[in-house]
Amino acid sequence: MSRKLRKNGESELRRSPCFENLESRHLLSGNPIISEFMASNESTLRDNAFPRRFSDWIEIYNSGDEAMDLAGWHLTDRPNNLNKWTFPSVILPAEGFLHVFASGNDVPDGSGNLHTNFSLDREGEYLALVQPDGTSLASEFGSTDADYPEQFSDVSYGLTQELAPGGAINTLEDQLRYFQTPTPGEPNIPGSRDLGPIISATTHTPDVPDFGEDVVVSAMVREGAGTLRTRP
Ligand SMILES: [Ca+2]
Ligand SMILES: [Ca+2]
Repeated sequence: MSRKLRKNGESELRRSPCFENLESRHLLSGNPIISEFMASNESTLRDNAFPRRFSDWIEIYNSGDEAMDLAGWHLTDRPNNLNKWTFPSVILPAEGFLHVFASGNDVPDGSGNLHTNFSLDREGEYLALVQPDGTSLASEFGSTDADYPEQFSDVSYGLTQELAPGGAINTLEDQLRYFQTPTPGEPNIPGSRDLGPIISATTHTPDVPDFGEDVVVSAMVREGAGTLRTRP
């Protein structure tokens, strides 16, 4: 774990998880959450698993002030199967980040990255981090009634974070957003390339207009991180 100063004087946190023997670790409390995920990784973060080299990924952040062992915690893409994948022993430092590949491989790759036994659906599905009791939710994207929103290639989705004076990370747990500049292993600081409004399900009536006939165009517009300006 190291801390260094950016040019602007803010502290930059770079903390990597480390594997330790169960016998040597201390049992500490922490507060892990899913801070960011990418359900359509085309070229953002390369893993070392064959044949998939660009797998979906999930970022875990320890928002507590003590290191913790994730052994026994779960990740799942099914609200009716909260114990779908279970973490091995891995120490996550206070304010530390860990990315897990959601490749479906279920075995660590040659670089030591963890891989879940499920992948993520870019059309939207469910994602949760579950406590070792197998029932208590630590983080949830989507619900039993609604999926997380549609995802886009090399755009991540997650919680907004900001750096407080002194470098502490402040997580705004009610501010979900897309990130055009994903940050696996780093705080989710919104950038200048945040995603604008998302326009989908575009249709028009009539399907085959006659020459000179008026056409009504309809579309679904959802909030990204920007606003939509329209002109009549
Ligand atoms: Ca899935
Ligand atoms: Ca991040």
